[in-house]
Amino acid sequence: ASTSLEQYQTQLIEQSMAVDALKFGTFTLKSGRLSPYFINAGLLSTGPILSTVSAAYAATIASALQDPDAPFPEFDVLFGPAYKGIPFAACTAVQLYTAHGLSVGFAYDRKEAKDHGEGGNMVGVPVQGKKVVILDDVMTSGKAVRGAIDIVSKAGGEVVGVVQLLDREEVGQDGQSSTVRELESELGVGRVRSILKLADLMKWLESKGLRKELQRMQEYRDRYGVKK
Ligand code: OMP
Repeated sequence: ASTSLEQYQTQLIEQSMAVDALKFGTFTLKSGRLSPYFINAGLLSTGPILSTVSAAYAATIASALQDPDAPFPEFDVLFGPAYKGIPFAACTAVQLYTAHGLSVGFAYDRKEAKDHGEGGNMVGVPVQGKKVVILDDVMTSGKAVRGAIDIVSKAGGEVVGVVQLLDREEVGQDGQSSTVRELESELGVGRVRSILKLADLMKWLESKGLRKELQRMQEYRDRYGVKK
């Protein structure tokens, strides 16, 4: 836990704060948990920040593919759940190609099914029979990502991995086991990756001497954090 942050992680934290996408304060989460911080991925919407975010997603995927301990699988399609996942998945598909020479398709869902034209609730390359990676923003209890897995599975795709912007490192809805570990027990070890974790935000607060915020994060982690 003593390793320092990568430069792109620090950049992402600071750029996110500059556009108010990352805030410290008091927030009620979807799961009902009262959190000392919140990330609103919808505000990561300027050219420079989309560039930082998608480069970070692509770098995380590229290094996961090379991970000798728990290799991340090769895949065909990046799925960005509507709405917030859509620009991230599109930009990351571009980055994977231009910066890493990897060619993958991109797909997303419609929140409301169409009853005319091409029909269905999927847009982009077909996921039927394909290996799919879900690009997620934040995972707390895992409810949102499970919804995305369901959508891809119903469309005939095989979900082989999940990449998230922020792993809050929390326990699942049962209040016991880790959300990520629960998911990895289904998808396989090393199949859930993240650009940032709660611990990284805490390292950053520490490096800036923001002790009050850090203490509130520690208290939150003691209550809802994964027991290591
Ligand atoms: P779970 O469904 O409990 O895993 O919560 C994840 C979802 O909560 C995300 O997809 C967001 O919609 C929302 N969320 C955030 O956007 N940022 C946060 O920092 C925390 C949450 C949250 O409510 O837990």
